[in-house]
Amino acid sequence: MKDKKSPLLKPTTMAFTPLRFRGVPRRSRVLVYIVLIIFLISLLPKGHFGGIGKTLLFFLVSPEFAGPYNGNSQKVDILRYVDPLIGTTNGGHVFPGASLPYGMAKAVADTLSPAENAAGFVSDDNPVLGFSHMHDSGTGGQPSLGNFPIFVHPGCPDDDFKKCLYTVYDRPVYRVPDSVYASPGYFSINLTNSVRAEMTVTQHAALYRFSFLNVNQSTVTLYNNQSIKIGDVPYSPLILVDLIDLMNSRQMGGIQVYPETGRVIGQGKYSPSFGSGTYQAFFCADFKGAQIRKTGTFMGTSNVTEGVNKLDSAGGFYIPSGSAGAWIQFEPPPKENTPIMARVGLSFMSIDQACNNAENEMSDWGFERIESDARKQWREKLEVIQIDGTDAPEEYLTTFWSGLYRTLLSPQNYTSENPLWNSSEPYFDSFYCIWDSFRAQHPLLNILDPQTQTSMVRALLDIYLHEGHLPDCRMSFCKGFTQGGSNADVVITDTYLKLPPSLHSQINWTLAYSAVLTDAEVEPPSWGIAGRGNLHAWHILGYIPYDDVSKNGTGPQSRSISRGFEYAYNDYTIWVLGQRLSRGNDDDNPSVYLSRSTNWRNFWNPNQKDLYREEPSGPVLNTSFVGFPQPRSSTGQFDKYQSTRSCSPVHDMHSCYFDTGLETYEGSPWLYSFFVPHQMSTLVSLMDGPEGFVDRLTYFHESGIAYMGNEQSFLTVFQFHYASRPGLSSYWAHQYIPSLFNTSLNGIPGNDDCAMGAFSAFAMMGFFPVAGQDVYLLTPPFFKEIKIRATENPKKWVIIRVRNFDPEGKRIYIQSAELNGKKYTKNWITHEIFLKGGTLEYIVGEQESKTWGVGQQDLPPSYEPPEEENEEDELDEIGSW
Ligand SMILES: *[C@@H]1O[C@H](CO)[C@@H](O)[C@H](O)[C@H]1NC(C)=O
Ligand SMILES: *[C@@H]1O[C@H](CO)[C@@H](O)[C@H](O)[C@H]1NC(C)=O
Ligand SMILES: *[C@@H]1O[C@H](CO)[C@@H](O)[C@H](O)[C@H]1NC(C)=O
Ligand SMILES: *[C@@H]1O[C@H](CO)[C@@H](O)[C@H](O)[C@H]1NC(C)=O
Ligand SMILES: *[C@@H]1O[C@H](CO)[C@@H](O)[C@H](O)[C@H]1NC(C)=O
Ligand SMILES: *[C@@H]1O[C@H](CO)[C@@H](O)[C@H](O)[C@H]1NC(C)=O
Ligand SMILES: *[C@@H]1O[C@H](CO)[C@@H](O)[C@H](O)[C@H]1NC(C)=O
Ligand SMILES: *[C@@H]1O[C@H](CO)[C@@H](O)[C@H](O)[C@H]1NC(C)=O
Ligand SMILES: *[C@@H]1O[C@H](CO)[C@@H](O)[C@H](O)[C@H]1NC(C)=O
Ligand SMILES: CC(=O)N[C@H]1CO[C@H](CO)[C@@H](O)[C@@H]1O
Repeated sequence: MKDKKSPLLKPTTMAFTPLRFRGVPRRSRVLVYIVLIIFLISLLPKGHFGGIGKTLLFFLVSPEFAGPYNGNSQKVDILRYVDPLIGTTNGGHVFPGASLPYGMAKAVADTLSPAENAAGFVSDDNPVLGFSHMHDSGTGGQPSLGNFPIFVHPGCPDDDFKKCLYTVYDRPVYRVPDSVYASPGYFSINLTNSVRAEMTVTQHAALYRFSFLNVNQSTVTLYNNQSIKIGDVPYSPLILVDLIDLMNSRQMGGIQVYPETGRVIGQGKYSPSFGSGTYQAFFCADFKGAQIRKTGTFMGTSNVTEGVNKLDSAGGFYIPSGSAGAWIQFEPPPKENTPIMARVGLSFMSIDQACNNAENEMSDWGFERIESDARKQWREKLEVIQIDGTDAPEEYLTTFWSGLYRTLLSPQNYTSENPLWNSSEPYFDSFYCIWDSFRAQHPLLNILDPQTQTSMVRALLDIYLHEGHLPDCRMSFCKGFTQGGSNADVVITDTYLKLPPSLHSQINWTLAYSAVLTDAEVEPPSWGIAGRGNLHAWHILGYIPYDDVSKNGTGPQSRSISRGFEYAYNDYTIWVLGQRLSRGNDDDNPSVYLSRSTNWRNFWNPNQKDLYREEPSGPVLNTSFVGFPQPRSSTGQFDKYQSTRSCSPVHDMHSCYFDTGLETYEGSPWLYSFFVPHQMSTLVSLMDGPEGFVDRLTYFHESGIAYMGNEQSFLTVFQFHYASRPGLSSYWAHQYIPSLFNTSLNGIPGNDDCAMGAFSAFAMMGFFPVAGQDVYLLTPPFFKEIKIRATENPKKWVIIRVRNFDPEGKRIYIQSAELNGKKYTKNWITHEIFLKGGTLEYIVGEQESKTWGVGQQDLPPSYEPPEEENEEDELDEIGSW
């Protein structure tokens, strides 16, 4: 076994290179300039609170709080603790603009930030190319959506419309430093061409307010760094709408401007950011605030025409890809400082529907009303949780609430906007990759917003019904690239186990079971975009050979280990669902899924050492850890070595993507060696018992092999629970929060995926879900007291309280617990408390407890197969098959 090694990082020297983009190596790091982050925080005292600050903060965060300070009715806006700009640099790809919860319309200023602007805006100093109305938050891959950007010039040089700059290659203009402000439902920015843009949204439309500042004094700085005195540009605003999208994927399209009314309508066909196929989008823009002076169209840089008000192939025009669109030049607004408003209706169905969406949702053009409605919707979603922030650092509140907020940006509610089939079911999209979201985001929705989670599951099932397989990744009505297993299976079982009865009955579980069985049994022709591959081998051999030839469909022949580990867990959740549905009748519930759930063992090479080099050409070193997952041939041999550390921050970080040929995906064999959420007791034994397991898991985190910027690492923070060391889970949660999850512009360690915030939210509330099981692993919360509305009876609350909360953050170890007044020694709880309400109270201490949560009977459940399945000779038997 040869090992090409890069140096091992010393413990605690964590090299967290953000993983920005699946499949493409990082090109360059963007410069970061610091925008005013939290305007609220500047209004509150810093650090720990005392005296008035403390009381004030308590009032602020604890409306109708029923804790010890009951009776206090002062309410404050929790939205003050939401900073949408967190995660807008260094690979976070967070969308910071105006959106409703799960909103289709997502308006923001798009910046020309190569490889960083997946969600449109980046907190760097690149110029702004326009304002567009739909985005996805937190994705890797290519930039998503960003169709139909509008751009505003205060006037054109020499008052000649031909001298204005039209295309995305020419027109971008720098922002005024420190001018960005973002809060739920609102985004604003000042540009150096004197334009100030503010935006807000409804579900399917965006409303912009453009003001023109100091038009008689400023200079215009254009992207090519020409400086033109604003005096040379007579005030006569020109607004253009471009058919381009953020990744410049448009294949066709058309646009028309009506000179009398100023309405601009158009459509185009585009590609999804991380998937196959195309989608069509439509818009309908209206303007208000100034008289129309001239209208026209443009195609590319040089061809700008007045009076040609329509571009489409039907009109005989060939519209090249790239920038092309329509423009309106306005007279100066009648009164000084009158803004020009733009209202943009959106649809995936038709132009008519786009216009109707705008007219229905924004007939009054009432910017303040719409913004206030948006804030109300956000408050309603978030107020199911209340935090007593007394004594906690204020940054913790911002980290917590901002994380929760980001979790609700996607999947997006496209109900009544689905052109693919007619159905009375809800339709949600932007399930960009369930591989990311099944671990924490969907479990969080099962507590925070089970109603919407129900709609999302129904949407998944409707997709299955019409397309034949559940998606793993999906965006913009297209199938996305499947990164690992069929993890919608986990989402479905997790939801089954957790919904309150009234919502439970809204899902057709017979259909759900047939959907997950299809994942397990039917290999689609193209399994890179749905379902699973190599199913024949999975069923017969019990693993995926790296050289498998028995496959039915086609897909990238790679990731055999990581797909295998995920298929095993997926099969376990299928077994759980089947067992629940069959109501005790074993015939309906083939235990084959339980047996396949142990297949991960067949990738386990018990002799594999952990080899590495400290210098590229230095000697091969090894740790004492032996036994790792390895690629296996169809004849059962472990004859294709993959470094245990490949695809981790310490070795070849960016070598494991969808189609890069290695046998794990976006993570190392080290990482995948822990992904056995259903058989942890078996894993602990394999790793030489609890001590050996704890040594390994500790090394994983200390060595820097763990990469918290990707969702697979989440559960590993808490798996110490399975080896009777729940205190170490708390220790590591505190290592990562706030050092990697904080309130900075780069305050998340990787692509957000609308999932990073779910990790910090769960970790800070003190219970982490083992997705797909009725299990939450307990750690002390980061706050004194947390209240969560029970999902079955919203009048009841779940209260989690630390009796001797430590403002210094030193007492992070549970010493004893009481559940509803009774002594509780298990280190995990079930979902029941979140359904019905209840109280969980802790005494915490500065040292790990030797008694709480450590007994065999206190550990979370693990499936232990019957003896014979554990035998080594079974492996040999399979090996020689
Ligand atoms: C942006 O414009 C607004 C409105 O004129 C102004 O109040 C604000 O100070 C400007 N911000 C910056 C950083 O110039
Ligand atoms: C700009 O200056 C011109 C000439 O001085 C004046 O007529 C006009 O009112 C000014 N416009 C604004 C918006 O201040
Ligand atoms: C324009 O100026 C900015 C600094 O103000 C600089 O970073 C950028 O490279 C310049 N762009 C061009 C095209 O010269
Ligand atoms: C410019 O656009 C007009 C219509 O707007 C079209 O007729 C003409 O062919 C275009 N010219 C070039 C060089 O693309
Ligand atoms: C949906 O139904 C409408 C009205 O019957 C029909 O025009 C349309 O083609 C249908 N769409 C699809 C995708 O079947
Ligand atoms: C989704 O959108 C539809 C149509 O706009 C709406 O009726 C429905 O209530 C929304 N669903 C959720 C869960 O918000
Ligand atoms: C549930 O789904 C099954 C399987 O597709 C179907 O046969 C049945 O009619 C559905 N039940 C309802 C109530 O829609
Ligand atoms: C593979 O294809 C064969 C022939 O079409 C079919 O019978 C079998 O069920 C398929 N197997 C899987 C796992 O999809
Ligand atoms: C905040 O998190 C980021 C990304 O994880 C990290 O790089 C940075 O050092 C953290 N900042 C602080 C102040 O801890
Ligand atoms: C094969 C190999 O290099 N084994 C070494 C692993 O590391 C220990 C010390 O930790 C050595 O004693 C072994 O020789």
